[in-house]
Amino acid sequence: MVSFESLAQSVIAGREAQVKEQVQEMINAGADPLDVINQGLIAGMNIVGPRFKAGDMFVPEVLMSAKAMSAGIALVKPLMTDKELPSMGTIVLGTVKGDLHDIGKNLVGMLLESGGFRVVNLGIDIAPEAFVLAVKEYKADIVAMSALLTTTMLGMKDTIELIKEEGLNVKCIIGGAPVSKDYADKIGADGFAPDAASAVDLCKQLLSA
Ligand code: B1M
Repeated sequence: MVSFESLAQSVIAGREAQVKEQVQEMINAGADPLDVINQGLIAGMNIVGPRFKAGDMFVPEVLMSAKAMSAGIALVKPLMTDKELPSMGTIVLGTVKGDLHDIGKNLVGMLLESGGFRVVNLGIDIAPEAFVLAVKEYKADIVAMSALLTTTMLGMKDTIELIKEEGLNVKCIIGGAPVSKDYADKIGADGFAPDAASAVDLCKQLLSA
């Protein structure tokens, strides 16, 4: 059987077809689906995140790795019950109202998933009311908002205000090019992450606190 180390390397290299082949081979050989995920697929992405943060890998490469990992997970997921699927917590993710940028947000989503979180990606142009509905429906632990325009950043403040008004017990984090730690503090967010890998660290930190 192909080794977990070799599967992790295929994820790092973003070789989707090879990842699928290797995962299928492991399934056929009777490997535990959870080991395939944790020791192969996620182990690979755990190398990608820090490399990206350090500037040793770039956005297109990270996207290829994340896509390869997701293709592998899609093969093993049907073999597992919901209880077996690892989850560090549920995160509702979206780009705020009026904003159509989603490349960075999707990257954040992929790294969060590979970090073991269940991610509900609402998409773009998400109104505060839609975030609130999703928090209730999915019993989210964290709301993660992205904005790329100075004009739409205000949507983050509106969303946090509505969440507080509704009395929801959920952490709110923000990110995106025009957003800063100062802005996060100003609008009462629980955290700010400058990049996708930091968003994973931040979510882990918030949920372990
Ligand atoms: Co737009 N755009 N755009 N655009 N666009 C910017 C953002 C802009 C800086 C370009 C410029 O003028 N130099 C500018 C914003 C200026 C401002 O407000 N400060 C701008 C503008 C003005 C506009 C339009 C208004 C243009 C027009 O129509 N006149 C328009 C607005 C549409 C709208 O949203 N309503 C518009 C449209 C578009 C396209 C549709 C053409 C396209 C988006 C396609 C898509 O996303 N599917 C687009 C693009 C591609 C860009 C640039 C070129 C690239 C953005 C990107 O994807 N970067 C951008 C200029 C630039 O940044 N160089 C620009 C790569 C991505 C990986 O980085 O999204 O920053 P980023 O994500 C990072 C971090 O920010 C962080 O993690 C990621 C990396 O690890 N991060 C988070 C992001 N979200 C996070 C959430 C977190 C944590 C971290 O926690 C929740």
